[in-house]
Amino acid sequence: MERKKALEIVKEQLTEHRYVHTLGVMETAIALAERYGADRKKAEIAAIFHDYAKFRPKEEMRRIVIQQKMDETLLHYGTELLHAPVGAYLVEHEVGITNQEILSAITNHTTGAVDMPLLDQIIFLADYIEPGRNFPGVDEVRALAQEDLEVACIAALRNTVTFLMKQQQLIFPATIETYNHLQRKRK
Ligand code: DGI
Ligand code: FE
Ligand code: FE
Ligand code: FE
Repeated sequence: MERKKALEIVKEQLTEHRYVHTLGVMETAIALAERYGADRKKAEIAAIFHDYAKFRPKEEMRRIVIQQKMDETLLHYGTELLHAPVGAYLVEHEVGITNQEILSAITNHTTGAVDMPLLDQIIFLADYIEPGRNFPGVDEVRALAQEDLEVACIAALRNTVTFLMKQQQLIFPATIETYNHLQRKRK
C-alpha cells in the first residue's frame, strides 16, 4: 500500500496528536530498518498502522479479544494493552493488510514478546523513541538504538516496567518475560 493512502486511512482513526506521533514512529522505524537491514516498506506500513485501534471503545476491544480467542489474560491488565493485538486484527480485517510480519509487529508493539523478530523490535523501539517522546531516560534509549537494538529494547522495557511500578500498575507477563529473555541473552 502507498504511504499516502495508508496515512489517509489511519488519520481518520486518530487524534491530531496521535497522528503526529505516528509520523514520528514512521520516520524512526524507516531509519532503524535502514540501519539494521530490515524491510523499509514493511517498517513503514507497520509504523503507520501500529496505533490504529488506540481510540476504539474499550468494550469493542474486549469483545474482539474474546471473539477472536486472543489471550484472555490481556483482559486482566491495563486496558492500554488491548489496542496492540486488537489493532493487528482490525488492520487485517478492516484495512486488508495480511502480511504476517507487519501484523506481528503491530501485535507486539506495546508489551514486546519473547523472540521478537527484527521488525517487531524496530516498531517497539520506534514507538518508544520517536522524536515526540520525552519520557525520562528516552535519550539514553535513543543513543542505544544506534548501537544495539536488543540493548535498546532492554532499556525501554526497564524504563516502562519501572514507570508502571511507580504508578502501582499491573505488569503484563509478556513485558517481564521479554525483559528477562533479552537480559538473559546478554549474560
Ligand atoms: O500507544 P502508545 O502510547 O504510542 O504506546 P504503547 O503502545 O507502548 O502503550 C503505552 C502504554 O501501555 C502506557 O500507558 C503503558 C502501557 N503498558 C506498557 N506495558 C504495559 C503497560 N501497561 C500495563 N498494565 N502492563 C504492561 O506490561
Ligand atoms: Fe501503541
Ligand atoms: Fe511502546
Ligand atoms: Fe504508539
